[in-house]
Amino acid sequence: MPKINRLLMTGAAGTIGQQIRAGLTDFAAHVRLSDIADIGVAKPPEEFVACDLTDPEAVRDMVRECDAILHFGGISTENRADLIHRVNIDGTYHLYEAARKEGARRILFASSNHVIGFHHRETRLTASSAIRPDSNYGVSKAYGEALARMYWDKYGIETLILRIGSCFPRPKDRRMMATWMSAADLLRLIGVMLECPRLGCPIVYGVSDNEECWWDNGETAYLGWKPQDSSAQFAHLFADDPAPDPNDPAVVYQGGGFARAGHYED
Ligand code: NAI
Ligand code: 15L
Repeated sequence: MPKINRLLMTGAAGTIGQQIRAGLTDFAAHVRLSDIADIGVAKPPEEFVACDLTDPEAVRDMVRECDAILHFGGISTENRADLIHRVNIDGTYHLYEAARKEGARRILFASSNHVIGFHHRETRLTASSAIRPDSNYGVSKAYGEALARMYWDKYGIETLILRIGSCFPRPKDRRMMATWMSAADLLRLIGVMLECPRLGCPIVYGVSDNEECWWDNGETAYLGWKPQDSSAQFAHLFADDPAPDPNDPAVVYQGGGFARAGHYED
């Protein structure tokens, strides 16, 4: 695959960043890693730029000379609305503005299944399904999706909007048997996103080829991404769990515990 010159990944110290970091050097001559947290030693072709997403000037410096961006940085679970606003809403705005001003043309926006978390599990969703956020966090991701669409329509900046299910080394509970995405499938998708001649602004559900699945990526089949892993290899982890209560909102809704939780209190 032809390499791009400089690829930026925000959130490099996080769960996903740590899982995919080593694979990014296949895609770019220079890999710029960024976070507010420590990422360990960055060895060439890696370089590290510390950046708080809430600081617009620092974000612009971080984005300078980058051709493409993987935006994984931010608050990744439910939290206080004001914190979520500062980091996920304002921070994502700073990132898109920096991309516009500095000429970065292609972005992966790490959205989340919590944008559609209040859909019932027996509903099979597509990219065209209505958003039904299940949390302050899910609302912030819906904002990011809308922002990405506006930067595509108005400025031609392409974004792969990735509604990630559960990207961890292995599923942590029974629900994640349906929502799990392997790091290897994510890296394959990043390869597709960087390589395809015309990306546009598709919404893709970030999920492996699991036996139980609530999401249909048929509308973005033109991308040619086919997940190759499956959560089936982890079924034994939950074989002895008690049967789930079918009336538990965490079982009724796709967003699981996020949908069941009440208003976030400190
Ligand atoms: P994480 O919480 O492990 O990592 C997020 C990273 O963002 C952390 O290293 C943190 O230091 C950094 N960060 C937080 N506030 C920041 C700020 N103000 N400025 C700069 N960096 C800041 O999250 P994870 O699991 O790695 O997820 C990455 C992205 O993917 C997040 O945006 C999350 O919402 C999204 N996502 C993740 C899923 C998963 O299953 N891991 C599922 C759905 C979405
Ligand atoms: C997310 O959006 C979170 O970032 C991650 O920590 C998990 O909770 C995941 O969704 C999930 O729904 O399993």
